[in-house]
Amino acid sequence: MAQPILYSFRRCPYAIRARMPMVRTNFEVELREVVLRDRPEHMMEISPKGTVPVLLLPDGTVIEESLEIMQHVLEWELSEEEAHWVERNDEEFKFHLDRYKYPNRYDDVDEIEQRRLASAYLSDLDVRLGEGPAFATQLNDALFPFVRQFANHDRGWFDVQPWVNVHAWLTKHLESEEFKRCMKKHKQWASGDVVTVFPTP
Ligand SMILES: N[C@@H](CCC(=O)N[C@@H](CS)C(=O)NCC(=O)O)C(=O)O
Repeated sequence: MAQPILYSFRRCPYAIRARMPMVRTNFEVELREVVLRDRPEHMMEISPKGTVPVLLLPDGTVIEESLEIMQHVLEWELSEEEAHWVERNDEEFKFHLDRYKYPNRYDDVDEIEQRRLASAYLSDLDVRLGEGPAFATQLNDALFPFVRQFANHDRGWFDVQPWVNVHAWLTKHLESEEFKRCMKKHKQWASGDVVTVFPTP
């Protein structure tokens, strides 16, 4: 195997989180774009839990958690504060975000209540971003794809919320060249395809 292989899904916030440091450090992988309802056999063999992203290293190591992929690419040890924000994002915020976005997938869920609960995290994030010191790039990359997903669900509502720091922070990341490279479109991967190298220049 010449390069690590990354099974990825363009819009998935976990996969975006994994790809951003690859763009920033030019960590080259063979990108395999996955459609979740039609997951590749090879991906399921190496990672039966079936979530993306999955990184397969040339020595056969499989990394199947997005944060661990970031840590591998960046040799990143999270500080206590970083671990706190990632945990709030991955557990508290994402929990309510999923129920806000897909209320029909759950029993007895009120999407507006879920939006209110998710907003508690965003209010705290807004205060923290305003107070500084600025988060390190890798922490921003671990968090902003999830705020993007939340914002996109009802952009009109999000845009009128009083989170000035969150708005500026999200806009800065979404408008960055790195994010544009990260979000380049690729067709669904199939066995036998010509290798797609990511990131592309
Ligand atoms: N904890 C995992 C979560 C990854 C995850 O849930 N990815 C979603 C796509 S955004 C997925 O693969 N969902 C398919 C499923 O849960 O069956 C990580 O951090 O990589």
